[in-house]
Amino acid sequence: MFDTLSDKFANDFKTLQGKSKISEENIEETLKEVRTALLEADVNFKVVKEFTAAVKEQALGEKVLKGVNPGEQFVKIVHDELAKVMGEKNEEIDLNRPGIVPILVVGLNGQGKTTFSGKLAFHLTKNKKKDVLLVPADTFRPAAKDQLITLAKQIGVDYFDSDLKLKPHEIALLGYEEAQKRHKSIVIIDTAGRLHVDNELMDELKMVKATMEKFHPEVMMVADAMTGQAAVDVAKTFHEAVGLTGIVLSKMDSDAKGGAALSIKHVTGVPIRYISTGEKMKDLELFHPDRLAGRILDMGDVLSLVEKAQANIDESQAEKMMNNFEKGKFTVDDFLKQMDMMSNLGSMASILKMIPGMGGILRQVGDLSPAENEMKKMKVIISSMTQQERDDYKIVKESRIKRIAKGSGTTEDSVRDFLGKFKQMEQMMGGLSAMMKGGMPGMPGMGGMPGMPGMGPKKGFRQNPGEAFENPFDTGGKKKKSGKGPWGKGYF
Ligand SMILES: Nc1nc2c(ncn2[C@@H]2O[C@H](COP(=O)(O)OP(=O)(O)OP(=O)(O)O)[C@@H](O)[C@H]2O)c(=O)[nH]1
Ligand SMILES: [Mg+2]
Repeated sequence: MFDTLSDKFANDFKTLQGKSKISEENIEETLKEVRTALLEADVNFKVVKEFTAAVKEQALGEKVLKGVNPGEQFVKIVHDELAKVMGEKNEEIDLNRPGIVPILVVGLNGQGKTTFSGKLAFHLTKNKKKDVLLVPADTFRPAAKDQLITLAKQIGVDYFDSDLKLKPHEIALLGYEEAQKRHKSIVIIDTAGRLHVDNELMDELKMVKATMEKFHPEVMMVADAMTGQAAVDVAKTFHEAVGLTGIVLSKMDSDAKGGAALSIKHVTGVPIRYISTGEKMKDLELFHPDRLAGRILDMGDVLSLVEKAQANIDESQAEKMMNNFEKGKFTVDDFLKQMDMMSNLGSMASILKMIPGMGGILRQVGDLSPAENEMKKMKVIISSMTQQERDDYKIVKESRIKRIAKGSGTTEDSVRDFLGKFKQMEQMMGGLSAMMKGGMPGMPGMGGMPGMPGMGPKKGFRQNPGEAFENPFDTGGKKKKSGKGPWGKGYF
């Protein structure tokens, strides 16, 4: 996501570093590079023009802040403008209005509509505690109905067994009435893919919209982010034809450029509400312009990382692991659970990118897949170990090594290598646990794990990931009073 831009920007801003002040001359070169980088990322030329003009105006008008170097000031300006051009803040669908909320999912062929319908149902059910009905209304490609029903079953969401002999607008209405009967709060209607040049199918969509109009539907268009400027044009056409209330960018995981994400809102005025970042049902994120601006500029995105962890990590498992950890115990099973938790959050690269400063390092390291493959190999080896061996790896001697290598389809050396690495990890974990227990001098509140407010699994985790996140670092512009901070008296 946004790799091309991150890469270019990191280079471009180097020229401003070491300068004592932003001036007309030294900024001109950087702005030219920014302009080129944006155009290469397939951002709409009008957006690029307005963006660079706004950055320039602000950079030159900016008061010289003492103690902040021009490079940092410039990055801040670019960050804020990037966020602005993408729509400032996240705007989710208004879910709290009275009555059932109908959501029509529209777009061209193969953009990810059906997948998104499933993901949205999953998100609304799991994180927002809504009761959702999925309605397949794609009469054009009959297999689409089965595709949606399979997803519905997989995520445990109710679906409507629509009659594909009917017209899409009739199905939409029947689906809505069914949602009323079943006391649902949201009905998601998955429509057929169409080409915007296809008048017949476009008219059909207008009919669906007109039929549902009285229920004030949300009309969400799904667009493949990889299509860049084409997605912007399609959004314009669909908006003119049926009136969109939101856009979803799909396949963001495969899009390195980000042109559509940076242009669509500015060009069409329709907000991007969600981004789809993979083929699995959990791979859906709210579109947060400000956070994404941070990701583009290698500032990381800690808030999204924390939310991901809260949504995907099993609290009771985490607590059990903490208990073991406190006792200085670290077993092969604990290690396996840690790996599973990691992979639940996404690929290694995608997680690391959310940590401030890691983006640049990642680019230097390059491909992380060898490390991911190593993790997979370890998992296979562990899966061939008995419970007794997992509880105490020290009993694994030659004959057991032979059996595990055979069972996992690896080599005896690989098993030995794993055991050696695990021993190192165990020692490191033991050392860490002892250090926590002993307390570190001069660090209040660090005397042992239980004494670390906010670090226990219970306290650190939000019960409902859908609720507003309370950022412990956000002091609302005021400095936190000593003794009231999340880390206890004397920390701040
Ligand atoms: N990598 C990736 N693949 C995706 C994403 N969303 C959808 N896909 C894949 O894209 C393909 C098309 O997705 P569908 O959801 O069937 O698309 P559609 O718009 O409903 O297609 P039609 O109904 O035929 O118009 C499938 O193979 C999906 O698995 C995503 O965010 N990332
Ligand atoms: Mg479909």
